[in-house]
Amino acid sequence: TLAVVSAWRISGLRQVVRYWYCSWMETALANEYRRICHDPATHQPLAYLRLRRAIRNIVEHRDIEPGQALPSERDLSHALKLSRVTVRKAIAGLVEEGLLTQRHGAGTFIAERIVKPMSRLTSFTEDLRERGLRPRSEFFERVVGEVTPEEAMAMNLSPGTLVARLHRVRYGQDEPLAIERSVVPASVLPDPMLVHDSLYEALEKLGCRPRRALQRLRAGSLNVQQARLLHVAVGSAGLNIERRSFLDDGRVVEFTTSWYRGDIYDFVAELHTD
Ligand code: 16G
Repeated sequence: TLAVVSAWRISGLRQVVRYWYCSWMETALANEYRRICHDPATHQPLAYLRLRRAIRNIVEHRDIEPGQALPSERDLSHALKLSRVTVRKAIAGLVEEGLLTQRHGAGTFIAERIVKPMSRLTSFTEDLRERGLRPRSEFFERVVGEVTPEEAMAMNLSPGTLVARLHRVRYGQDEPLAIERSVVPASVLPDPMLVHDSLYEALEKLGCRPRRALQRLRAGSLNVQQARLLHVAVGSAGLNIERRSFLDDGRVVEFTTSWYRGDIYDFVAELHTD
């Protein structure tokens, strides 16, 4: 009986906290929305665009933390005295931008983003572990074959050279975050089955962990197949990254093409004057 009573108390307490939090957030949003309506500098005649700006502002000012839930459409339209169509339109735009995410049946949340520094030569596994997330790979391909003309050019290999090929979806917890195709000379990685979750861990064991890399980053939209694998809408923003990594002696050790989800990743570089 005691256990049931304490469980009931805890869940009751959670509900009170959630209720308090939602009404606090509604107030913060309503205040910001009103401020924007009366601010001549941010003159915006359309209500859904004003609401979009209000939500963006309170997220950027960290009044709401990533991962937290937004009040329901009904509560927002009530608190802001706006139609549900307007609220829905404001939210839909921010979901498309990647600032908010919607989980079926659970509601709308402030998107949690992964900040990846650009200046360190780290692996996906290390990046995620550093953030306390559990990395995982799902393989579609782990084979040895002859180098293609494009790969031969990119890796400075002669035609006919054997390479190990990995094609996988990279997960953080249970969320797909990126798709990667990696090519490694078979002289470095003779058996691709040696890669369980992490390519760099396997290369480290073989004494061939990359020491230097060149990376090219481009924006693009995800096609039907990529969007399906990454559980996002077709045409969503993606970051297309090519990495060529080298050993100390200058040999290319990896040529990887990745598609990272644009709604989750922030690539950050530190810049110095000379
Ligand atoms: C990162 C690298 C990728 C590398 C992989 C190794 C970028 C843009 N790409 O995803 O080139 O192959 O890490 O990760 O950072 P792993 O050791 O976990 O397999």
